Amino acid sequence: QGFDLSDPEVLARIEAARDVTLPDAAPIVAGPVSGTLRPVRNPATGAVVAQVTEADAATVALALDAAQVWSAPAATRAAVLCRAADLYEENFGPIFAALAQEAGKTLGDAVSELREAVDFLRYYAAEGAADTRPPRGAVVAISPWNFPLAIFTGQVAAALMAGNAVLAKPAEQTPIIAALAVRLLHQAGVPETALQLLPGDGPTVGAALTRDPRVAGVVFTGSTETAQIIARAMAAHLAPGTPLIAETGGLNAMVVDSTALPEQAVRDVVASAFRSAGQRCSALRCLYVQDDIAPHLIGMLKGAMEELVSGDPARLSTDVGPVIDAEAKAGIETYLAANKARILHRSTAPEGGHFVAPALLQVGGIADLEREIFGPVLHLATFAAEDLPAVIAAINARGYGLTFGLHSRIDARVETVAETIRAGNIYVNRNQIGAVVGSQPFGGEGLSGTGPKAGGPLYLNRFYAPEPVVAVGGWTE
Ligand code: TXE
Repeated sequence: QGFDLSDPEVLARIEAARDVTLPDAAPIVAGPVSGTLRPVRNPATGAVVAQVTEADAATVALALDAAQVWSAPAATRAAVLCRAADLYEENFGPIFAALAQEAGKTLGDAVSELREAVDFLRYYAAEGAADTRPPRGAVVAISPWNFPLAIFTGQVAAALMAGNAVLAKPAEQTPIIAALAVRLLHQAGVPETALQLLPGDGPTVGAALTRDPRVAGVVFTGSTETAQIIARAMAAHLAPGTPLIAETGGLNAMVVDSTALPEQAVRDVVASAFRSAGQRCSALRCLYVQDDIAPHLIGMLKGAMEELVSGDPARLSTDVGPVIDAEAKAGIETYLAANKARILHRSTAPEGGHFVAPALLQVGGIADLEREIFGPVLHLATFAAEDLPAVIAAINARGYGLTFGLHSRIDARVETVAETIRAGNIYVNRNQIGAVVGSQPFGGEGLSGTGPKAGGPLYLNRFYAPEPVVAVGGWTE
């Protein structure tokens, strides 16, 4: 059980599993399956790694008919989810292989992702083990490709822990990891009618699920635009008040003032902007540097960018893997071409495959950013000390509110900024990477999401049915 990366045997198993042929994926529903085949591609190379059968309308209808809430006692559900966590850990070989081949994850990223998935299972199990509230019913879980195991598992585990019937729609790009996760959850003891998997397109399979009146809740992570489309579909077709729990994108900023430690700030900037090739919703998009240290800091930042190794995620020396697919690469390169005059620095990346060389662009501020560029692209602006309140106001005015970073050694400034910035997660003198289940729950506000924060104590609440108020009369004879 478990995996210890200092154990040579574990490393050998990971190495051996890297090149295994991935299994094909198909809908996992309580009945016969039909649909159309589509190739699944390796993000690094574009090579086909497996096939997925995408659910057709009949399979979606069957899954909705078959869905049944999980009626086992909460303590039993918790034990099953903990057993699933053990199975995830035992199966690290196939999981890392799928994360590398289907999602382009470096080993470091894959390890953190598996840990987070396991933490979600154990955390929600512990939170809900003694809860006797009834579930909402059928809950649709729609997940993205950038954390195809952790986000998928977090959504599904919360909904299942509360006893709901889950209909999971993974991202188009990553159905194989989702299928692997569902098989392990079933093996652990989750009933087939309580967890069904429907791979397919967002606008067809995803949309069909979000407009079926039997659906009692939707949990979604992805782009802000898609969350708005889903909200509209739900408003038109589902009971009023059906909850949508959405975690969406961000235009995340970091402020580095002239009291910051430059070495530390640069290290944290590079990690925040370029780790996972910038494909994290928490990633740093716009860095504000105080003008008097800007030349020094920019010089160091360029140097650090030169040190980044882009390329094959299978190699341990790789810092920046590929972006998810050809479309993503084309979108980012088109943006960079249109903003050529603003480019301050560009690192290198291998030719061929879906690699994007990390880029640093000069902008006037966050207001200049058209939208979230989901890749290794960092924007930089400078500010004068007296303009800090205006910088914070500009960040708030953008309407997103996911992560915010601050490097400063002035305590009073840290306090004031933390009080005025609107962001779900604030990182002081460290990198602004993600979440720690249980201790650093994660989620944004405004255009970045609805809350409650995932991996936090309030999250499960949304998955239970509202409690009725019972008034009892007496007999009069
Ligand atoms: O996301 P989508 P995509 C952002 C990021 C990225 C952009 C597009 O900026 O460049 O979104 O990525 C399903 N009804 N993030 O296209 O479309 C879809 O199938 C129901 C931020 O991958 O939002 C997938 O399962 N479902 C982010 C899921 O929604 C629909 C992570 C997310 O896809 C649907 C990923 C519909 N009409 C992208 N349309 C983050 N916050 O981390 C699509 N889907």
